[in-house]
Amino acid sequence: NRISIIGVPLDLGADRRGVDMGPSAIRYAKVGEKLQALGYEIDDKGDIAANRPDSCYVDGTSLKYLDEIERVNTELCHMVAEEMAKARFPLILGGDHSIAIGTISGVLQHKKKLGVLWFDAHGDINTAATSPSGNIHGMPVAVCLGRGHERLTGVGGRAAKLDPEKFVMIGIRDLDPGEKMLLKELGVVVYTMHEIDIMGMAKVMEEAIKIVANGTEGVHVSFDMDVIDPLHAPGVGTPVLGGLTYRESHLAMELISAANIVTSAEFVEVNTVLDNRNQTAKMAVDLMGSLLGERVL
Ligand code: DIR
Ligand code: MN
Ligand code: MN
Ligand code: MN
Repeated sequence: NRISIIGVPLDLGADRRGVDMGPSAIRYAKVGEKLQALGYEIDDKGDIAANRPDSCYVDGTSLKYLDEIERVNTELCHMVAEEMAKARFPLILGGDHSIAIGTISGVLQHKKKLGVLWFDAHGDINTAATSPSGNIHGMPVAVCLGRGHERLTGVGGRAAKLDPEKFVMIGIRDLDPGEKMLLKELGVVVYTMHEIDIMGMAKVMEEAIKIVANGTEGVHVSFDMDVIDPLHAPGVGTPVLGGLTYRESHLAMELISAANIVTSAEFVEVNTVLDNRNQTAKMAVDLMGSLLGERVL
């Protein structure tokens, strides 16, 4: 019941400006007040300083802004590990999804056997060899599973990596060819929108929770707001039609909450430039509420 909030206003991993204002937008949508009302003691650690694209050197390799992304994620890794050492729940506000590299490597310092529930329209499992864009926010899953550039897999130490059998993706609907191959090779369980349509969200979550909870010491929720349909979450960098409804996304959070397994979480890719009256940030805060115990009755 003690939460540490860490903002990471990084947008260098994405193609567009705007997600750097995500942490501000989420705080403006009253995340602190919401969680306090649920009975949590909140310590907001503020933001990790991240440089802007116009003040960063691009070296023209296939990994854009590698230097600064490595630096920010290394700092995030240390902060997350420090909060967990104090037995506090880290709640990370993004920022683009490349920050999962720092968050997860920090959590792994304390929980060697970690399950991950990855909510996203995308697989985020590209490497420099397969990425069509060179954007590092399309790569954090590969990195956390030990694949990709050594300066990224080295964040938090090479030993601290996830078990692909304890990694579950939910809501996926846009994969690059190289991503499909690596997902199959590693044996990651993927519930695409197709499975959610056929099975229903309740059944999907029942299975997903079983996989990540069995034989692990904790579960991390990594939530890319673009998993939600752009109808409800327009303020994301890379919207993809056909996403989760408002109700499906809340049901997923409520079922995770009821299973009492989550030990850290991050909400990423809120893009204020593309948003409409801060509705995507508000939705993120509502989802955090459901994940952390809010109920209708
Ligand atoms: C694409 C887009 N797969 C890439 N990825 C995004 O650039 O690697 N992830 N937008 O959130
Ligand atoms: Mn993502
Ligand atoms: Mn995405
Ligand atoms: Mn993205």
